[in-house]
Amino acid sequence: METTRLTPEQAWFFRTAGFVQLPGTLPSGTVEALKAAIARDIEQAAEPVVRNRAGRIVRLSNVLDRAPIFRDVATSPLVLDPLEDLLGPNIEIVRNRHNHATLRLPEPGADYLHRDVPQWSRGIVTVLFYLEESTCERGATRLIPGSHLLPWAPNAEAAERTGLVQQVVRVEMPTGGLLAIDSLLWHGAGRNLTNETRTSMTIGYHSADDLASVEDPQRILVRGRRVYAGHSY
Ligand SMILES: O=C(O)CCC(=O)C(=O)O
Repeated sequence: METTRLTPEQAWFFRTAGFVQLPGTLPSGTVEALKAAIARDIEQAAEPVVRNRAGRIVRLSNVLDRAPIFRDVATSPLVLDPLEDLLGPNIEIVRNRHNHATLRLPEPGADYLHRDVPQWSRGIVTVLFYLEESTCERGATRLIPGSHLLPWAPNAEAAERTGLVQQVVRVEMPTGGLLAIDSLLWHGAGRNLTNETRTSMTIGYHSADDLASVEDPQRILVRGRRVYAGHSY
């Protein structure tokens, strides 16, 4: 069977560059099932949703509490196996960051660089599940390799002033492709120059927090167990 684990070199690349394409690809049947679930919830305007200025639904929020397919895909071995090589054996999903599906229509101003977690408070690994081909023309994800190591979060002025904006690379991804990024990496969607959607689902993961003394309802244990390693006075 084809392995979906990361090689030590791929894990090193993630640490160094701040992103890595996961080895596996979602099967086409899974992609179609996810797209059908997204289309159904958009058709029914099932809240919570985000609309653009024209009132069109462009994002479904809280996908983890929608049809079971969303959680099944987010917790499939295709994702959790390689994440074990980055996060260790005990993995949680966060409900309160990402947890959405986005159409990525051509929207003005949607292509700003940002961090998913601005400071080093609690990094996560963001996984982007591409449900349609993500080409440069359709707004492939832009990122600045290594920028997860900078001590501060980006803003447009600073990205220009430091010249780092010239170091942006675009990551084209196939339908069903999976991209993991360090949440401190400066990144953003590219500008979609077509009239087509570039649908993706985004989920945040981290290691079970071994200093958390209370359970957080925003976190769902999806692999391994929670081990408390703090002092107990
Ligand atoms: O869709 C993309 O290419 C990037 C998504 C992103 O930046 C985000 O969800 O925070």
